[in-house]
Amino acid sequence: MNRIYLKNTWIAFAILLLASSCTTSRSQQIGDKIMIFYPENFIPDRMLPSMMLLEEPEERGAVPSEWRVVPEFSEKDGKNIAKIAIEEGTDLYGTGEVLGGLSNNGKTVQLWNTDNYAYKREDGRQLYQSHPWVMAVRKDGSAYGILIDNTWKQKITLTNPIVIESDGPASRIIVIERNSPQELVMALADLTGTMEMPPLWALGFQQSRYSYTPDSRVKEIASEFRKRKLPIDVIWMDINYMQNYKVFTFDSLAFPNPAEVNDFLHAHDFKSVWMIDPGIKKEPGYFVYDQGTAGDHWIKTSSGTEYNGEVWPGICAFPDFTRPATRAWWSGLYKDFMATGIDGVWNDMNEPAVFNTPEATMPEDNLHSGGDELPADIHRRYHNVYGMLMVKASREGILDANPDKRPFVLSRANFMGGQRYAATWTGDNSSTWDHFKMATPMVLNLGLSGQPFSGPDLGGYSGSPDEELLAHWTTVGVFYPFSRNHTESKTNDQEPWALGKKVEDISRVALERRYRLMPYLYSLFYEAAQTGLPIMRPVYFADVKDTTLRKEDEAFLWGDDLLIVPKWSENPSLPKGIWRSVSIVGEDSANDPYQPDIKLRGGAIVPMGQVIQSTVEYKLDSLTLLVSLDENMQANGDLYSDEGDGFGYKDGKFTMTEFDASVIGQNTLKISVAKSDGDLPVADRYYRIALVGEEGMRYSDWIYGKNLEIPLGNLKKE
Ligand code: NBV
Repeated sequence: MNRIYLKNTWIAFAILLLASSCTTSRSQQIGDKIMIFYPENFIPDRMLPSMMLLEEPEERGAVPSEWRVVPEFSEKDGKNIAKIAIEEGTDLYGTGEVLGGLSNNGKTVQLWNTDNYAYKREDGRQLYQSHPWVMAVRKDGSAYGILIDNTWKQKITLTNPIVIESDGPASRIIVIERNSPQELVMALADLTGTMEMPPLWALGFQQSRYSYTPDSRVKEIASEFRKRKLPIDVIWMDINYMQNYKVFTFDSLAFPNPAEVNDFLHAHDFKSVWMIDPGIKKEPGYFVYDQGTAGDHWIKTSSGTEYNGEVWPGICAFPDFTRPATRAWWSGLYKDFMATGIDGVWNDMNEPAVFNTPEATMPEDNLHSGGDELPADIHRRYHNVYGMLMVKASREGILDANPDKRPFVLSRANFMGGQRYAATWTGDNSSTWDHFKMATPMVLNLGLSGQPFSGPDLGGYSGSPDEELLAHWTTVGVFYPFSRNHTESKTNDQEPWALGKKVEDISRVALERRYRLMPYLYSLFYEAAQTGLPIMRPVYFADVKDTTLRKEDEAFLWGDDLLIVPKWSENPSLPKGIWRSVSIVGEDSANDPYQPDIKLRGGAIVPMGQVIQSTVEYKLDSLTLLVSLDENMQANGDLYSDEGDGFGYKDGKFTMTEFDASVIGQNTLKISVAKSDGDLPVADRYYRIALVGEEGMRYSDWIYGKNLEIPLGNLKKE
């Protein structure tokens, strides 16, 4: 249905409601076990179009009488409230970027994107992103999700009942019912979209600091990684590369020739990501400011004049990303920028952060002009989607500049559905054990809220880690979907070698583990891009009926098949069944004091490549298959492969290979290799089998071809 028509229908409906002073809220079925509930005072013009849904839901009839989860709407002290009762024993998750453990029961989450240095403001209850989404898992493992289709400032209290208080108009609420949390996350992705497949290099390890400057320091860091044989793909450029913090410029002394820096990095198998902030220095003569003024691109004050706030460059104006013309202009700015050989873009400060204001952002009554379907409205309505609209425009600009490459954008602020445009990191954490331990549940809850591609500043942003913390953070950090070491200005160096040989050696093993597992990790990214299932998953996904796993947030799953158990985790709740420790690069997984134990699920096959120094060397011409048989002596697994960049995979230029293992006769392990999807054939290659059993791992010789039959007696300890 076209949106304009829909809007008119809604206005007519609202008038009708007011005229008849109807007290019942409206509800409709909009999908298989998906219902939508409207409060009676719903004002379409202030809430629609939805900023999170891929499309306006189609109404398909009345809510069935047996439907259990129904919000109760009310109004109190000028706030619009919705309450939803939960059954005893229900575990609550989601709400995106939240502090505290994995379980959200009892938490209060403020949805108001906020620059929250060291998470000190509001005790960290409001962070950089907003995901109005609660995931409820019942005792029996069935699950439902509550999606609050509202961009306005709001607060969610996760008690019984769950209380949702909107500072804006009353919101409509979507409830999804599913048999399991996995199905629920996939249903959420059907409504709000999935991440696009990132380029392979973005899965590599990344090194950053605020800031590597001048350009010679960037080269030095890159060369150190290669010299020390620490696998890595990306170096990051923070704000100091700019001329006086003016975006889309380069400092004439520190970075006079960005193309040369990028050439150097590329020649050493690196990619580069450069920062762009939304605050534009108010300086007549600066091309971005001049163009923005000429194009009427700035957010306005309540009296209609250009809004100015202070950020890095000094007094700034801010693009009004609700305007289609402003988004198009912003996209266009990336053309020359990317032409210097930049590979990816980092959008920071896009809550938007403004210095010297009590709320760390701009006034809520500032004005956005909107356009196309988006109505003009105040900042309070658009604040939470400011970052998302910015990264949408950034992504489009990068794609226009390099149409044959997959864009990579990292964003600090975002909103439900924003995974369609950008990956994320969890902002300015601290170099403390507390923040280290909080990172895993944050990444897990982001994954349960539709954003699979995230990670914290590994090693911590504010302050400096000691050897122990950096070592442990790196060994766990290589399992975050986004794996980047980053620190503040003026802190100690935090690169893997900075604290001495011991941490460097530990880091090398950790990085080699990530790179060897890259074929599996890339396959998980593909699954996430297709289905919305997270890459890093809570342990309870392994057995949703086992309620003892529901709060586990030190250990976590990588996909369905690998369980990652940090060494400092004292009493992790682990799933029953067969989970066997595997060695990835020769380390003793179960006993190494720093590397987390990696356990392979019984019944799973995980493909591994070789130890490489960057994804430029990624090849699938010889694979080691980690095989763990289940009680029926069977196992299976998948491998997704494509060109690693570009869009050929969308036209079938990929291969999904399926491995099936069983024991034939008394003692022959047979593994069949077959294509299960994609237009490209399964390549012939060398395979080595690593069979994991009670007595450890045993290896076959290298075998060429697709017909893998190995007498069990031929398997040897390494
Ligand atoms: O651009 C500088 C920093 C950046 O390093 C950090 O990752 C962001 O979260 N940025 C914030 C600006 C403010 C730092 C206090």
